[in-house]
Amino acid sequence: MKKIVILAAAAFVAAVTAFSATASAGSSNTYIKGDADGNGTVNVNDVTAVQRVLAELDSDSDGKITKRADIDGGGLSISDATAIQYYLADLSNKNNIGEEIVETPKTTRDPYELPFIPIN
Ligand SMILES: [Ca+2]
Repeated sequence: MKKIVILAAAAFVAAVTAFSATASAGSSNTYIKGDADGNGTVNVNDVTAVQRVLAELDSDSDGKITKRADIDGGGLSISDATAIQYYLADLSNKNNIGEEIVETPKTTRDPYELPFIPIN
């Protein structure tokens, strides 16, 4: 009987752990504009991260650095690194660097799919 209780407790802990991992993964659709490395703050390391990707010293295969640091929306370029540097020097922030961005999930609805209309 004691083994069953221990096994049930272990299963419960595993289920809670799996659920919390899923919940935290679901909240990953927010980021800070300019936070290239994704550590939660915008600093000179983010400029370096952009420069290293542009110099092909680091890979951005998952696109996260580009997503977080493409300040002007024209693709990752040295102007984005410069914009972050201007922000860090308190010279200019016309692109809202440092602002939290919440991504809305894209719907994958078939364009030919009819909308659901409830029948009363
Ligand atoms: Ca950062």
